[in-house]
Amino acid sequence: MRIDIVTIFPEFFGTLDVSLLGKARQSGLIDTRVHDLRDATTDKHRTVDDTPYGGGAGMVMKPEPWGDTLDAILADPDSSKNPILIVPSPAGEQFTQAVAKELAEEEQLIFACGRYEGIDQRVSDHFATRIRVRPISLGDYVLNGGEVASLAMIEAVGRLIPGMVGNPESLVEESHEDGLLEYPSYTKPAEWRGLEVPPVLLSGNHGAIASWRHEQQLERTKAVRPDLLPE
Ligand code: 6GU
Repeated sequence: MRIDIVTIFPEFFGTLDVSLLGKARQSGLIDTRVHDLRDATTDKHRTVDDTPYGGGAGMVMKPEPWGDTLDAILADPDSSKNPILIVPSPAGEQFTQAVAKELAEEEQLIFACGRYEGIDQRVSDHFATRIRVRPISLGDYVLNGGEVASLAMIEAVGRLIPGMVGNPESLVEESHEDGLLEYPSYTKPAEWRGLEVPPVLLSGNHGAIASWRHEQQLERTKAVRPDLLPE
């Protein structure tokens, strides 16, 4: 999968070299390219923002550097025929495991990391006439920009790409894969600071263990995320 990231803070993406994603990049499974939006500016101050038409607080990102940077990415002969432009924004659709799975099927993702009060709307409107554009939000809170949100999405998507995770079973038995929260996990020692591992897990009875784990999932979900439970 090819991943392009457009940002005024390329340093945020140094962490892509670390951990599982870093390995995926080294092995060629993921090809990430970070583009500094300011490289497409022409003035001395490398200006990327301006005051909003209609007034109001904050600054809006100017369309021209976005247009030129995204044009160049689309014109790159190594780009795919059918990339998708992801615009991280608190005004987007909610990012979920289901969205992550959809994106893991894509050949190329382009992340447009806005700062300030967002990017001039015409950037999305223009590129929507050429490629798929998808504004996506991590959740109902506000970040200063799309960089951290993009990193979260790249990690969630990256680990779903075939060949990424050592043990594919660990992908199925985790929170949200079956619509429930994950069951609690334990390892050795069997007793620690007076706390014992639930005896069923030491019983060797796989049926009993599976039912206990499912019960735990239901209990946890009911306590913490009742919105996830069906009626
Ligand atoms: Cl994707 N972007 C920003 N700036 N804030 C957010 C978000 C995204 N998701 C939740 N808050």
